[in-house]
Amino acid sequence: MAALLDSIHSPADLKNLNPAQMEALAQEIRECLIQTLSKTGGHLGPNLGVVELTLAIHAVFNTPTDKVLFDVSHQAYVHKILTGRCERFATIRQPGGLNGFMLRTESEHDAYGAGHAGTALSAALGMAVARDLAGGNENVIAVAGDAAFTNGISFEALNNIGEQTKRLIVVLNDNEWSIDRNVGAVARYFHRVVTNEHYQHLHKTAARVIERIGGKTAVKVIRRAEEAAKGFLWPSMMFEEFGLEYFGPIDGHNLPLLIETFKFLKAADHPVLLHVLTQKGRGFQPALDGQKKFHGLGPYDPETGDTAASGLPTYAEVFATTLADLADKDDRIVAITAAMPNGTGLDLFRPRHPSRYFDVGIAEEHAVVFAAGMATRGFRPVCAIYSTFLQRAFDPIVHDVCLQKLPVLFCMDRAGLSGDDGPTHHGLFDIGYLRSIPEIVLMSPKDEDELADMMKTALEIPGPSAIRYPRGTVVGVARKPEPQILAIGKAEVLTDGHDVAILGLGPMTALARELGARLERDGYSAAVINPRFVKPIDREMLAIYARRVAAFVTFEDHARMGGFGSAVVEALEEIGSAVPVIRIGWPDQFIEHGKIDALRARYGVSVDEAQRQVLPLLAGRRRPTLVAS
Ligand SMILES: Cc1ncc(C[n+]2csc(CCOP(=O)(O)OP(=O)(O)O)c2C)c(N)n1
Repeated sequence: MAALLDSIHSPADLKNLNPAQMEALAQEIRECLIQTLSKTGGHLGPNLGVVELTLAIHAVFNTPTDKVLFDVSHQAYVHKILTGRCERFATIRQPGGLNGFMLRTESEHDAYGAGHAGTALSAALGMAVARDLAGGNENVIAVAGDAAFTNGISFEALNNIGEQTKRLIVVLNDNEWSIDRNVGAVARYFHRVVTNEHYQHLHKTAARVIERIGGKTAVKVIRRAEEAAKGFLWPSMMFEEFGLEYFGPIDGHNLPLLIETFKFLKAADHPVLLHVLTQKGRGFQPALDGQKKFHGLGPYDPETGDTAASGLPTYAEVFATTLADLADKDDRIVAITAAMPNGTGLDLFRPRHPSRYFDVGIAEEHAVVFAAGMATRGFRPVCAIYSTFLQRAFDPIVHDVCLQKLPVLFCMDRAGLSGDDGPTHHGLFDIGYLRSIPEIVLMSPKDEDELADMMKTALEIPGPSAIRYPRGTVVGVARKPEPQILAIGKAEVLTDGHDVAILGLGPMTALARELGARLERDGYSAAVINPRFVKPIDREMLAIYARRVAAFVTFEDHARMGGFGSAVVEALEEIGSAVPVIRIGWPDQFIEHGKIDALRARYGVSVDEAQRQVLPLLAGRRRPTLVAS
């Protein structure tokens, strides 16, 4: 069935195909995406949208000599298929298989690794300038979605391109969607351009002309479209002001038109931007009907697009509904997302408090400074940003929020290992980067009921605070009707004991309980503690146990270095204790993608590993176990 696809082992094989074969190949690739991802999960919608675009790029350019970059690179599956990874494509996002994003170590065709938005233009410019300095001749092509242009780094790059190089091709892949609808003035501007009737008309003409006559004439038509737009849409096109010659918009599903246009742009002696219009989810009706769902998802039915329902809500859902409940009673509460209303759950908050919901685009730094501004005027901003994406906003957290002691709450979803998405998305560093900042209160709930308590508590604190919680479904505990305010810096002792104190941060309390139970069975007295607060850490509790126990054990879903266990070691050192601490967490290296349980076992983030390390420290403490009669 996939006759053509089977014959594509490298982009060179594309160059022999005639136009009809290219079209047929596009359909085979779509079918391959729909079928494969139905089993593995992944970014279906974005990839269905760039089938023709990626084919055209590889038909015209020669990777790995030419450099092709994809912003975020969640839409690089077709690129992977065309660059020698078709046979392994069924392993995408699977343990030991292809990564879901571009990875320089995976293929020489992956010019630049990514996973976070807004980097393609800067990195491409870096490559273009490096080429110019080295006297090279390769082409550099950056493909970025319309939402990438809501990101500051893209604009910082645009501000530089015209002055730094004469040869760079930027492709704006405009499908009008981020994960949700794209937002802001840039999105409105693109929308106005593409819905303009003159463009629409010229566009259709271009498509017809290309079929009949070929490249040059079509490009002339594109230029006429551009001139028309200049005349009445915008005094001078935004990108041209930045020093990039603007082409388009053209139909991103018209393969011959794309190919001819790239051939033409390849010869440009100045930076160019090609605006292509694509349809996210093209060729799969459920994805066209459910843009948000099919941006990225787990396995689904390849006929209907249906996904298995999960019984329990996610932490994101509990966060968002709790926030909406708290906002019912406190009109100072506002919610801010950086283009993730779905992932953070805030699309549940939005309908309940539309005027207090803000999607600022893929702009984490702006989100935090914007929150700081609102906080100065008496509001209680809640920034819902994944742990990994909040990394972008480190300086605003320090300089704008904490230094000014402003009461902004950071709710960090996906704190901990993200699993299938891999190293770009693991949330393993937030304790490290937040713990050293003065003024901030940092906590992590053991379950969804405590998440609500922590949110209520945080919103009472007069300064900055942050809560980290994991991806996925909640524990499933009973919820109190009303959240309670917790004592700041006080841990919760779940079981008292005197041989060993086991501290499990957040959902890792489950591992602490398990270790405690095993050690009790072995005849030791184990205290199991839910620390609740990373900062301020409960020194009183640590001092009490430091006088009794032979060892502490800490569990955290975070890098060991600079994490919660490190905070315990530092606090014990400060109170003059020499009791050893076994720190269970992620080692000092980037962790690959995979199944969470398997990765935990591989890297020793496990009860087994803790038990192995702690037993020698408990020698002589074992009480005789009762023998059943
Ligand atoms: C810094 C950062 N924030 C948030 C995200 C989450 N994210 C992944 S893809 C995406 C939307 C990308 O939209 P666009 O660039 O238009 O590409 P499309 O998926 O529409 O093709 C977002 C917000 C991210 N990857 N990086």
